[in-house]
Amino acid sequence: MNEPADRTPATDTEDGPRIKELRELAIHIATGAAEMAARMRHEGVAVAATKSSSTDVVTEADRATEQHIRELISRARPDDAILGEEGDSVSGTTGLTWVVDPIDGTVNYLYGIGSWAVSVAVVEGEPEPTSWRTLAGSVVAPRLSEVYSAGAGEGATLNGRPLRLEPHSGLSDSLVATGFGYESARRTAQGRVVAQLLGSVRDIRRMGSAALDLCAVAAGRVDAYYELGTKPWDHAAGALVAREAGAWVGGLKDDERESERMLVAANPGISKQLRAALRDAGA
Ligand code: LIP
Repeated sequence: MNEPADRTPATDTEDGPRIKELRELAIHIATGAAEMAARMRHEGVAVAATKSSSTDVVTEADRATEQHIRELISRARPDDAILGEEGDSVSGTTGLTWVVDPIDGTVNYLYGIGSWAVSVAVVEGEPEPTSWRTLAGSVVAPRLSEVYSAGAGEGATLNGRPLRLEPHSGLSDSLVATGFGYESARRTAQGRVVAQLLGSVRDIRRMGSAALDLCAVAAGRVDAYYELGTKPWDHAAGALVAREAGAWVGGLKDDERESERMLVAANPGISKQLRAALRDAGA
């Protein structure tokens, strides 16, 4: 099974403590931010603006929660860089970048659907998914009472319980999650791909948050997830959780890293079959 390059070898002695510390900080920050976003949802949700299309909304809570996350990061690690969905990038001097999505699944948040999460990851190198090394990450879904986390070479957990994928090999009995973009032309194209794929899998799930879809792969709740058009902050933490649970994570080709072009996370037993089916479907 050939993995794209990010699958870091087991942590060597001096990397381990650093990764553990960063993982604990990611969990702490994501948990605090999730409580804040849940409280704000309870008090009522307000759309602040729209972004790439009229359906791509940002709420007051997205902005306030990201501001809170940035303050926590700057206090704990003032020299690190920050890449967040809702604010300007902050440069740093340590070579580490925190990649932040304050509310992944904003439309679910808006509609009062519980599948939304705060996603916080820290990466090393260029803050670009096709070249960065993800060191640690956490995805916290307060309405689901779920705290996912992972450290490079340290494994993945859900509420402290280790996650490890069971073997699975048949695409035809695989449950596959996917997502659709905010632009109608893109959704139409994604609709054609999923229509063709449907006959080759058990069923499709559209849960509305890339971060939680990736964690669902890690937890074995779906056998795979794929999506075209996800942003770095949508998948930074969830991809590490899936990878550390034993999933294959990357693009459509064997040696391709996950990117906006395509993100695939799958049980290793079906990753080749799924990517071939996606290519046949014109993905
Ligand atoms: C969402 C992603 C989801 C995708 C949505 C949206 P957001 O991110 O998590 O996978 O299908 O279109 O991009 O906008 O809620 O942070």
